[in-house]
Amino acid sequence: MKEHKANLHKDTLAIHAGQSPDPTTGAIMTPIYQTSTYVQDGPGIHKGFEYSRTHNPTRFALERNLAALEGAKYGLCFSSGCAAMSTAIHSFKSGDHILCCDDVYGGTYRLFTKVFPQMGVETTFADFSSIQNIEKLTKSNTKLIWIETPTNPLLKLIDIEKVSAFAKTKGIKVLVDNTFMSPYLQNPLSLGADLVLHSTTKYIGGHSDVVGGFIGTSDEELHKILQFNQNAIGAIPSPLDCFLGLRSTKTLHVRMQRHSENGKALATWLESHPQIEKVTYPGLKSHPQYDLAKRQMKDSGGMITFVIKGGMDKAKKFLSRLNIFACAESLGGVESLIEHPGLMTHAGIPADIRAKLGIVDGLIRVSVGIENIDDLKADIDQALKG
Ligand code: P1T
Repeated sequence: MKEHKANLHKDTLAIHAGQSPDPTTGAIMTPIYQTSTYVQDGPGIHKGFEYSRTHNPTRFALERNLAALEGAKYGLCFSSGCAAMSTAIHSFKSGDHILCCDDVYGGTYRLFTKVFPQMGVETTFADFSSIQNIEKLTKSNTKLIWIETPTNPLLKLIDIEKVSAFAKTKGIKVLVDNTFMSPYLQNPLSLGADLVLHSTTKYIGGHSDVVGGFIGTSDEELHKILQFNQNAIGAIPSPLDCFLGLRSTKTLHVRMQRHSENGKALATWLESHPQIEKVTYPGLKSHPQYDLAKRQMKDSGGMITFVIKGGMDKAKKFLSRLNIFACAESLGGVESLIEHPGLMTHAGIPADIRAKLGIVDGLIRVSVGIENIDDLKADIDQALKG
């Protein structure tokens, strides 16, 4: 396999990294190696491929491609974002402590509060906007700081560079869930994080047709542990899903540019709409961490949250009146999705915690697609009038 050159730009890496024409036929697309096993010439005499949970050429190509896009030396793919998270946490042991930012995907919260405690791994949730807060909650057994930035669903930002610098002084590892940004808009490893994670179901897949996960690192020791766990636990993606991932990353840069363009235009328009109480988008000057967004992110992406005037009743009516926006969980696809975090993606978080965080009854989350922006505005406008 041709190795990608370190000095190539992301737009080129997206299309080429980790892939080379099929040596048998010259096929430009990496084939779907839909096989469970590989024939050996004799016991232990093989071509480097033994069994597909451990070795699969289609998966390896996607792992190399995503690693290159994140500037990671190593990459591993999983059957979902949650499978990637679970595999990462299996690298820790009973008695270990994790510090996690207080606003995360509902499924992440569920794993940290319902599943990992059964393994003896405890998590404290905290507001990561101040290092003093992190410092105060760090314990002698804290082994990992878990960051989502921008957070899901409130789009708060966390300073990856600052948190990573603090963690290094304490020998604590930092993992960044980079799902909302994609490797095109933000690269946590370059800011000092040890691990970067994605639900590839979202922007990396980009077409709402695959569920998957990814973890990248440049730390060989961490990679070896994760690779061992990936094989031992076995939550690997299918060869077809990996092929779809490779097909998708070829347009990641173009899609992310358009998501960001539409995101900015829609957020700006929403901000001046009389029926909207508040808009949160990292690309708006009104975002309290606008300066950090400029520093840490290449562009602002396609995720917007807003609070509709009129609370729950109005929110439900609005969501049922939309024609182009699909009311659905998930995000990052070419089609615009919209949802109510309190009733959908974050319903599993206790109501008092949701209220404290600001996940209010009128909160709506938008994943802006790459459709025509005027059509998107008109759809929201007519739904708000109902
Ligand atoms: O759905 P899955 O591929 O397992 O990924 C989980 C996950 C991990 N991290 C973040 C930041 C996520 O947003 C998700 C999944 N999120 C949704 C399904 C959602 O609608 O927010």
